[in-house]
Amino acid sequence: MQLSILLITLGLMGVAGWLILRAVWATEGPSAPKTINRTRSCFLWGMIAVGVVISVGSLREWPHTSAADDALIVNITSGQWWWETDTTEIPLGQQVEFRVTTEDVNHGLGIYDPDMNLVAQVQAMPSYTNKVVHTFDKAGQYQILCMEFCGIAHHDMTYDFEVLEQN
Ligand SMILES: [Cu+2]
Repeated sequence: MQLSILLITLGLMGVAGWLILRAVWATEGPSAPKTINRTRSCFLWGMIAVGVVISVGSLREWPHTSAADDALIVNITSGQWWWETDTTEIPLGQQVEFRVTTEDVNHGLGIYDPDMNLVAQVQAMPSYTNKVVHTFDKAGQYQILCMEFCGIAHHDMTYDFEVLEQN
């Protein structure tokens, strides 16, 4: 997916760059001063180079979506207006990869620690599984709250799970 987006972006940047070059070439005529054209050309190529670097750099896989091989997989399904997980007890210090989807409309999965600080979030989208990786460093009862208004009972879309100290 990331690679597809990168290739599409680079392709569209190429098209945009080609159109800009055509516009620049169209303005070049015998009356145009050479120094202005050279300055404009350098500016254009500089902008293209900066755009390519920023696009390639920002489209790499984000670190919070890469889990270790021994990560605990927790599948989360959602719908109006519920969450369901296949695990309700998570060991403290264990890296967890949450795989999140929904059966109806978009929801926002927000994981809150016992002090109600947001520790992880990801979008729940129909027909798509999004991932978020988190390692819990505090034991206690955590809450999942929906972070995207999804209908009349959105405020009621909560779910509890425990992070337990390992013996
Ligand atoms: Cu909601």
